[in-house]
Amino acid sequence: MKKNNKLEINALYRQDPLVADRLLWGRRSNGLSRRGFLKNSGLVAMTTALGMGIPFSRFMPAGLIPAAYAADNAPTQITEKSGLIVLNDRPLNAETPAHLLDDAVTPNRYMFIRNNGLPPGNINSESWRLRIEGESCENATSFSIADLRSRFEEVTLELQLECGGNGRNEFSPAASGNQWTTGAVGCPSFTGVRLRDVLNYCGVKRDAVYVGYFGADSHTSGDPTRVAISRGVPIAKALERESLIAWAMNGEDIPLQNGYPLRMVCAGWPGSVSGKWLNRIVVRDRVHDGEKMTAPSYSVPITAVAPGSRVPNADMRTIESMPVKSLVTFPQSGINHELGQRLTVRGHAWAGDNQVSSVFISIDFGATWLPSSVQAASNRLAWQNWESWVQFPEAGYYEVWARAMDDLGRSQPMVVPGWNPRGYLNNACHRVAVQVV
Ligand SMILES: Nc1nc2c(c(=O)[nH]1)N[C@H]1C(S)=C(S)[C@@H](COP(=O)(O)O)O[C@H]1N2
Ligand SMILES: [Mo]
Repeated sequence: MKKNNKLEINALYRQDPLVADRLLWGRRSNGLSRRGFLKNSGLVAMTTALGMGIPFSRFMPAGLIPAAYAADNAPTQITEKSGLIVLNDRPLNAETPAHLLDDAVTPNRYMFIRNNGLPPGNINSESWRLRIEGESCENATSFSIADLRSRFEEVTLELQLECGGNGRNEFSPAASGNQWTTGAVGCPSFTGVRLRDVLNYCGVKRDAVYVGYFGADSHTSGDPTRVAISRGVPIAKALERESLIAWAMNGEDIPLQNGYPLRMVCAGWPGSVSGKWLNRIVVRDRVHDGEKMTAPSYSVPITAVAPGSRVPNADMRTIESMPVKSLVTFPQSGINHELGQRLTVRGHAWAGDNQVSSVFISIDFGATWLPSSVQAASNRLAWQNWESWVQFPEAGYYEVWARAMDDLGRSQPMVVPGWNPRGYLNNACHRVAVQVV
């Protein structure tokens, strides 16, 4: 397939999708709305550019960037994480292409990296200390990792982490921040102790409201008095069975960039609540007031706003449980597939604190949906694997779309949902391009 420059095409569509269609595919303006369909000369141009016909073109919404074009740029590589795409190198931020997230449990080398500051150097895990304190902690205590291991029950859980800004690159107008596409998500297995066992050992006062973390990373400015990030969760989330203080990821040391030697894991919420390089936890009698706790960080407007609006901080709320979402991890976008053969389609789906009840797939731009088989999660707050197969009626360009629904009946939107100033919570359907030959 021919590929255009992704950034150019995204920027063009961001400004005005219908104008972009016209510029790229020559579709004449005929007064159709955003939900109109690409027609006539535009369709011919798109077909020519893709190098093949589009059998279900009658269902293809105008202003839809074909997944074949939205696909990968040449990745910048990082040695320990081969295949990840680096979005920023100071602080380091890198995402994982969807097809590398095919494993049920995300291997260490494929876990995305989202750093707000600079990771600590010269870490000695034997002398590492974690201090639990705060106005709502009865007995402030300092633990070594060996103390944690010997005093509390060891737990291993598969836990799904997704950055609140995953999918930000699709918002229009563009939101500032890392332009994540789909890969700021993963579900490794973590080993550690329950946060609640440690908190209860230290004594949680009745007035406890929130738990905040501090890590050993430093601010990019180099100013030692500034904190890169210090967030946390309400006490109820901290006391859940699945909230961990972890020292291992997939049975190995946690990779340096993912928080070695110790991190918090509170899955199903924005990844930013799961503190890395963890050295202090504060039990607060109020909402934690650490760096990036307050709006506009990790916050969205309380009520829907027009795209591009300025939203006062007072009209925003902190993101808690993440919305339902799914990823197609097989096939890789852009593959060729032989006509007449079944194509296996599979991936993962997750729904914040909730469960995924179903995943549907479409090969006709969302006109019809086929069910897939969805497995139960290995444990609460792990992503769920789903699988199905499709067969194509004729040769040409197709997109496979996946759409998950949670146990409350909420499903993913087919188009980018509610615009918000920082570009969080884009849970639109994932699309992969397939050329049937
Ligand atoms: N100390 C510290 N913890 C942190 C961060 C950070 O920059 N410093 N980034 C947070 C954010 S925004 C996310 S999405 C997750 C990312 O975890 P990962 O890098 O292991 O994928 O870590 C969170 N914990
Ligand atoms: Mo994040």
